[in-house]
Amino acid sequence: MSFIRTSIVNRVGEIVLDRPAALNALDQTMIDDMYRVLSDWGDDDGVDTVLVTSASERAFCAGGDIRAIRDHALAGEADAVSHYFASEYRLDQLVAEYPKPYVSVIDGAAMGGGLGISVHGEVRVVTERAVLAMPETAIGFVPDVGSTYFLPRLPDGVGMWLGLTGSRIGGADAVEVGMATHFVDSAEIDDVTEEIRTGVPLIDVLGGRRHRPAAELPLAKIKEYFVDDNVTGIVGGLRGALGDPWAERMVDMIEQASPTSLWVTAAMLTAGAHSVLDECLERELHAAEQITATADFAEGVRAVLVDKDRRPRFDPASIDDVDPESVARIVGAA
Ligand code: QUE
Repeated sequence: MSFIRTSIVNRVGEIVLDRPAALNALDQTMIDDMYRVLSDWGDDDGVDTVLVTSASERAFCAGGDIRAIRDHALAGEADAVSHYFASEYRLDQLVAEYPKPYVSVIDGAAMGGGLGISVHGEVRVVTERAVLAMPETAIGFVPDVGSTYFLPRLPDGVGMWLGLTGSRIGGADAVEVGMATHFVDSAEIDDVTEEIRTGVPLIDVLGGRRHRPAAELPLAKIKEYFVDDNVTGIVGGLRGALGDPWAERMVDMIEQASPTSLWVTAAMLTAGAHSVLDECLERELHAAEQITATADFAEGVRAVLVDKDRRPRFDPASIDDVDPESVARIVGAA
């Protein structure tokens, strides 16, 4: 039983993510299988282009195998946790450095680890059904998979906004901020994918596609409130915007998150702005190892993914009570 399917047809290597019951969440076998096939195809003269698609109607990839990681962490199996993240981030780096065009087709949810295997690639095609997010602060984790490299490079405040609040953005907005490269209406996505699959040059399939729905992101508000490297300052600004329903919604989202995760996220994105991808991934690995051993991670995953009551009891419960030393320990030498 394998959760990815692979083929080479017309010099196009295709990886189909095929674990629909878990919205294609990446387990250890999927990461290992993807790494192996991508390494092989990188050196294979019979492969010109790599195409990554999904067998799920709803998702490109919902993230990592967070439930399994929680189980390992609770069982004290730190080595399994480290191995999982190290292999996932090595896969993300391979995608970033891939020697051939690497095309992801995102026609559904792409969150967390799903962005790690797409955003670092050269071509990211989205539809109006795409939903992109880095929702980790809600589960007591932090944005990873190289997002501490790409989030700080998005337009003013957008990366901090996405990372802290876990806000979801659609396909047109993803192209607007640069997380995606091409928009295709979902009614046409099967035809477009099939053209790529049959070896039509990417420039001919995608080059003329300049039209997309208008972006909806409140970029001015994001810039106003999220251009800051400090959680207290950001939340203080949002709370001061009395009567602004958007600011109130953002405070509500931030209040659902682990306060420690929020602080670590802000520190990691600030550090990532001045780091190369390698350094970001190394910092993320350290942070992932540290934070998955905390009670907040077990509790956040419990509340959101295991019991699904969405009522996590994080400790500390307020951003004002987060100990800067515990943040520094998780972030490591930034
Ligand atoms: C934060 C996350 C994840 C998440 C929700 C968050 C994540 C992840 C999943 C997920 C969703 C559906 C599934 C599944 C996993 O949800 O990483 O197996 O069926 O994988 O708020 O980081």
